[in-house]
Amino acid sequence: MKLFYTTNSPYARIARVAVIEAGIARSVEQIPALNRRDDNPVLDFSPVGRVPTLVADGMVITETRHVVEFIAAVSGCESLLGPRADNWTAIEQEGQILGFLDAVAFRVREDRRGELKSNELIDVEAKRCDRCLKYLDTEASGGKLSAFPVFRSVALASALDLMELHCFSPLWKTRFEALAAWFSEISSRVSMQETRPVLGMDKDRVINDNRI
Ligand SMILES: N[C@@H](CCC(=O)N[C@@H](CS)C(=O)NCC(=O)O)C(=O)O
Repeated sequence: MKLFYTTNSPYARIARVAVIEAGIARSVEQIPALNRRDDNPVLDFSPVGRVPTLVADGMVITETRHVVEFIAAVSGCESLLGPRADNWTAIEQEGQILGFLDAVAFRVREDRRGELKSNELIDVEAKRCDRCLKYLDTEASGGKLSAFPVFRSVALASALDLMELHCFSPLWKTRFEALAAWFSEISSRVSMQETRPVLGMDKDRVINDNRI
């Protein structure tokens, strides 16, 4: 299996964590993508050209949720998946978490546009993030955030880590203590440590700016 990723993509990170947690790291070749470039190796397999992209058994699986479903199926690690089709409470929470993840990712990309960036759009995403953090803190206080490494908990941890890396909400840990406590426990897992986003030079000596 080949898994295309970029070091700082929170979506690809979910797939990379799933590979580690499912115990199949040795059967998956992880290949750095060159996002948004004409020589991106992902384009040899998928016209969409995004990460994560998993190539396996003659198939090209895209969209993070599907990639994790495939990893769960081949590894037999069904616990990665989280909600079943009829668990609407969990599905409801997963939707909110993925919306939060999209907001953080959008803000990183908009910030990167330098002078072209729209402060109005940044403000929209900052407010969206803040509302989501409040909701997620309430979920954490009620013990409703799922244990790791269920898909939606990995997605949430990846979003929070990227938000931290970019200092989007410097005081969030003091404002949202229950969520911060949940995140702190999860952050110590090996799968999270090994897939941390970085600015500068990453462990594969690939230069990173804040691209995702
Ligand atoms: N909905 C997709 C989002 C994936 C995504 O946005 N990936 C970004 C990196 S964070 C990407 O590869 N962007 C490159 C591009 O848009 O060309 C998923 O869940 O997999």
